Amino acid sequence: MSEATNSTQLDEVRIGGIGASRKRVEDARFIRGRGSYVDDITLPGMLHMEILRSPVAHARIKSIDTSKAWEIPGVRLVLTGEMAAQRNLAWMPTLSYDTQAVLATDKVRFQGQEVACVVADDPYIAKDGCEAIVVEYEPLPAVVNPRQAMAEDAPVIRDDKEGQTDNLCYSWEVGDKEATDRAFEQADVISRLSLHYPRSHPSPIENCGAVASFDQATENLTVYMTTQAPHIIRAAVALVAELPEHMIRIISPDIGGGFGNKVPVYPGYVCAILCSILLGKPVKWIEDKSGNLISTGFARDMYFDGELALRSDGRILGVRFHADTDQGAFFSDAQPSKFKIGLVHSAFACYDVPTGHITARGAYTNKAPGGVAYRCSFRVTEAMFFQERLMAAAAVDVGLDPAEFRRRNLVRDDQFPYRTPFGFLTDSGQYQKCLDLGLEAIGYDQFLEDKEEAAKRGRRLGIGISTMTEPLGAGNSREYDILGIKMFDSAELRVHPTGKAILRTGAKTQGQGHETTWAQIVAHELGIPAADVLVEEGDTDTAPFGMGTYASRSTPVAGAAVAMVSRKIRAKARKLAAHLLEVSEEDIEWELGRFYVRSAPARGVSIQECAAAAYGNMPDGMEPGLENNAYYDPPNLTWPFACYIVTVEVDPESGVWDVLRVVAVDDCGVRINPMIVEGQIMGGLTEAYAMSNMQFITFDADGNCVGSNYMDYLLPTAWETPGFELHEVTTPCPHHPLGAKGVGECAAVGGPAAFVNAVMDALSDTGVRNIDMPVLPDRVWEAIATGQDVS
Ligand code: MCN
Ligand code: CUN
Repeated sequence: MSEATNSTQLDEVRIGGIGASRKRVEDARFIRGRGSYVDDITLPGMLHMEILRSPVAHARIKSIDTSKAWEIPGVRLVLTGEMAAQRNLAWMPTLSYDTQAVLATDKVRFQGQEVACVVADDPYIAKDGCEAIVVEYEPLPAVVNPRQAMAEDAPVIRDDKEGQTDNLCYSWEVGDKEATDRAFEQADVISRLSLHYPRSHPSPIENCGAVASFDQATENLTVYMTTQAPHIIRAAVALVAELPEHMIRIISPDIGGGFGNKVPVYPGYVCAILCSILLGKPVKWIEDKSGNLISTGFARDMYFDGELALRSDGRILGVRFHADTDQGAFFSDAQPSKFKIGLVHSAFACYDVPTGHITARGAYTNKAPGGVAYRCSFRVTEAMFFQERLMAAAAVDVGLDPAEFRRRNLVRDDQFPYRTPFGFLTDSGQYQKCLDLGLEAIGYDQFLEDKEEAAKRGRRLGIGISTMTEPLGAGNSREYDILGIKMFDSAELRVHPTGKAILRTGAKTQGQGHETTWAQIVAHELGIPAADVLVEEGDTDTAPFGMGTYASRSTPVAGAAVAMVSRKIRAKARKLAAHLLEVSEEDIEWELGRFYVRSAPARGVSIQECAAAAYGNMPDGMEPGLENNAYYDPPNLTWPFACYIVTVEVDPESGVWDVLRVVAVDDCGVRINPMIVEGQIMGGLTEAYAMSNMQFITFDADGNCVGSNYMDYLLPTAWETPGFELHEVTTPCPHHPLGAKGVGECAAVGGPAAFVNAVMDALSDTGVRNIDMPVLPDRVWEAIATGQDVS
């Protein structure tokens, strides 16, 4: 028995507990090129699959001739929609209760749509096979804009759906229309803004892919795949294929970035599985970059028109807006809320707005399915962008400094929990404090003086603020589910006899560092050094059932489950300690890593000694072992807050703008690993910066996707990415066992508006209210030259 006293209590940071900026354990393999990604998987007898994609956006398929492809030596299978239809798999259900073509049969509905696939001995032969397929298309007019799609005479894209006579995918509204109308009648000032949040793409370094292996003898199916949610995939396969779950194993190995791109179910996965079943051999499909950029996981693409009702002192009386969203050809959003438009009504949640009304429509277009993915909890990014752009415009209209305007409207600390006009309950925050910290850090007053001075010499400086709270952590099971499965998450902890442990969760890291941070939670709860805890995720045969990683839900939900399972282990360890110390449980106290006798603190046992006793010296009647699991159903979403402030200088001659400084104040509650949190914020700001000024995927009138390569769709590099100055406020989450809130998406969500607001501020004397993203130099130049908005 250890003879330590409580004065020698373990130093939490030293053992890698909460608050330790522990180095990421996964990096040891990643930076040495030793990660194991789907493309690293090689199975005996494995074949390779390639997909033939439609070159046109909208056309009837007159014929598909595969005979030439079959003749190529090494080609093993040519799969068409007709053949998939024989297995009832030409179409698949989507997670948004729509249908999506796996392989086109009747029509193609977007450029890049999957038309056929070829399986061969190697990927090159498979590609040759695709090129040998002859498809006869009868072109149809294409629609690439949701508003045009909803016009009377637009060609109907989803004529496969019974009763679908137009391109309306859904319409939706929320809020109190009458009260909002009254607020607008009483307003001293009404401030309006219209804008488009352009289509964007998550562009992870690793594309999507799968290795499907169907064993014809046992009829078991194993699929290695790039998925952020392996258990959901298993449930979907079980339902579609009518197989019991124990015959399906989904393994998500290392993932080279997800960013939402790896949440949806893509036709490529389904085809790889079907081909493996048909051939009885493992089939590998690895998407190429253009395939990834042209067909998967689009985000945003949303038009807003909205207005704020304001009192002359700057108080907001009401808000209303309408949004038109482009869903692409199939409504395949992978999102767990019961709202077709996701959580767009989290807009204005950080402001004390008495009333509001939102209407929205989603439209089918001849574009790849898209919607919610890309570092965003289901259209929250668009919502916060519109909110903060409208706030900036309204500050000008009401004649207030934008910081002061926000300060007058931010929800106060004593108002929590705060019910928003659209029904959310925000949990906690210190919004004013974050704003003040940000203003101080950037030297707000000084900058305003500098700006005025510079203007005298013809220079254009600008400052942009973005403040927001967003709902992270889907969900709570009352309101969020996928395929009827509720949005809880899970953790399983096995403490071995030596006191080392293995922890598994239902989440799936794609670069966020779960292998590092979950071990820190165990260290915090049990005093077992983080280095002694191995973390594993992503294998449905071993991990407890969970709903995966997106919506920054891992810390809010799976992370909470890690804390809860650790506490269950501690409760059992306490009984073991009482037995070892020969006192009753009530006489025992806990300090990090050790139980001791209250009246004699020097008498104690370590958690490791308790672990040994669980296997070798348990009291009579106690079940051996020290293992448990926890399923955590969060009572609410978590509501982190952020204040981002950007300063820029715009060159009036060229429209080029340079970022001078970026200040970020994030409050995500208790930080488990501060270094990882900072990495998440920097990554998000980098993406925000890129979206604001360099990324867009556009479509010409025929529906050709312009920008499906990295020459056109630019990824930010260290060269152009500005430096970030990070600051922190900590308001513990009142309903999370560790006080933590999600953070993974905050900067990507709140960041873009800060950059755009800064440019618009630099143009404030021109009367221009909006330049749509990406805010390219030619658009800025045009705005300065014409004094008109640029969309
Ligand atoms: N963390 C912490 N303290 C907190 C909150 C989080 O230490 N209070 C840590 C977590 O333990 C975790 C990381 O920060 O290691 C992110 O946690 P969380 O906010 O819970 O988000 P998730 O783990 O659920 O990650 C999802 C989120 C999303 S939705 C996208 S999209 C995104 C993002 O994470 N994709 C990423 N960040 C990414 N980062 C990388 N490198 N790669 C991606 O694909
Ligand atoms: Cu929406 S992108 Mo992240 O939630 O996987």
